[in-house]
Amino acid sequence: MRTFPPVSLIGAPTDIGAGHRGASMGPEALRVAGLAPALTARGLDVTDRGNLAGPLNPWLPPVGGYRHLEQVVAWNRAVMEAVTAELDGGRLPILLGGDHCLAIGSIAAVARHCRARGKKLRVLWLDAHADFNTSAITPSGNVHGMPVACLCGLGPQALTELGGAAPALKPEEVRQIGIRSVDAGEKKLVRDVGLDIYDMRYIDEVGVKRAMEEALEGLDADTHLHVSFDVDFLDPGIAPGVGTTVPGGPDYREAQLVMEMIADTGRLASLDIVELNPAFDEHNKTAILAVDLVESLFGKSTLMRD
Ligand code: B3U
Ligand code: MN
Ligand code: MN
Repeated sequence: MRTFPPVSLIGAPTDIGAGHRGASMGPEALRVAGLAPALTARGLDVTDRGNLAGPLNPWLPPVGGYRHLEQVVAWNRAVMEAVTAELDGGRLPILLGGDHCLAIGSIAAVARHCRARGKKLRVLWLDAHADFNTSAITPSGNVHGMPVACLCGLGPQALTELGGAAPALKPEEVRQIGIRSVDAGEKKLVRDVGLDIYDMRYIDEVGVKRAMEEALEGLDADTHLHVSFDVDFLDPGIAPGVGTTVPGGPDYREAQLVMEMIADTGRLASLDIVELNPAFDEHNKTAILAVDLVESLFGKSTLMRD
C-alpha cells in the first residue's frame, strides 16, 4: 500500500465566485462529516490548518464580465500562498472550499511547484461543468465558471498571472470527467483549445473503467497528480448539497470507481474539495458522501488488492 506524505487541510470559507450563497460553509461541513478522523483512521498524518481569511462577499452584479474580481483575487492569493507553503514543506494539501474559483490559487501553486522541480503535472477536473467561461461568454459573471480558462491563460491578468507570467496550465495537462453542462460560447472555446473532456455521454457509452484508464494514461513516477473535485460532479440524487445541480451525474458506485482508480495510480499529490453547499444539503449527507469518496481516493478499498 502507498504511504502518503503528511496531509494538511486548508479551509477557504467563501462563496465569492459562486452564484448562490452557502459554499462558505463547506469547510465546516467537511469537518463535521469527519474528514480529518477518516483520513487519520487510514493511517495518514493529518493536520487541520484551520481557515484562511478573506473579504466578505459583497454580492454585486458583474463589472466588465466578472463578479467581485477584486475579492476573488484576494481569496486566490491567500489560497496560493497557503498551498505553496504546504507543498514546500513536502506535505499534501487538501483545499476545503469554498467555491471552485479557488482552484485558480490552488492549481497556480501546484503548477509553480512542479515547474520549479521539473515535474510533470496532470490535473483531473471532476465536475458537471467545464468551468471554461471567459468574461466575453459567461452567462453569469461568476468566476467559479471560469477557473480552467484562467489557469490556461484566458482571463483577467490578475488571475492568469497569479503564480507568474506564464499560464499555470497547458490544456493538454487537464482531463475533465463527468461534464454535462457546457454553455454555448464555452462549447466552442473548449473545442478550439482542444480540452480533453470525458463527458457523461462518453462515460455512458464506454463506462467509467475505460474513461478513467484513458484519463489516467501516461502518468509516471515523475507526475504530480492534482484532483479538483467539484462535488456537483456527483448525481444530485446522491449529492443535493451543491449550488448548481445538474442531473445525470455519476452514481455512488461509479463515483467510487473513479476514486479507486485514481488511488491505484499512487500519484495523488494535492486535492481540492469544492462547491459543497450545506444550505442545500440534507443533514450534511453530501459532505458525508464527499468524505466517503475521499477515503477511497486515499486508498480505502474492500479487499487487499496489492
Ligand atoms: N457555466 C455556468 C454555471 C456554472 C459553472 N460552474 C458552476 N456553475 N458551478 C456559469 O455560470 O459559468
Ligand atoms: Mn466547478
Ligand atoms: Mn460544477
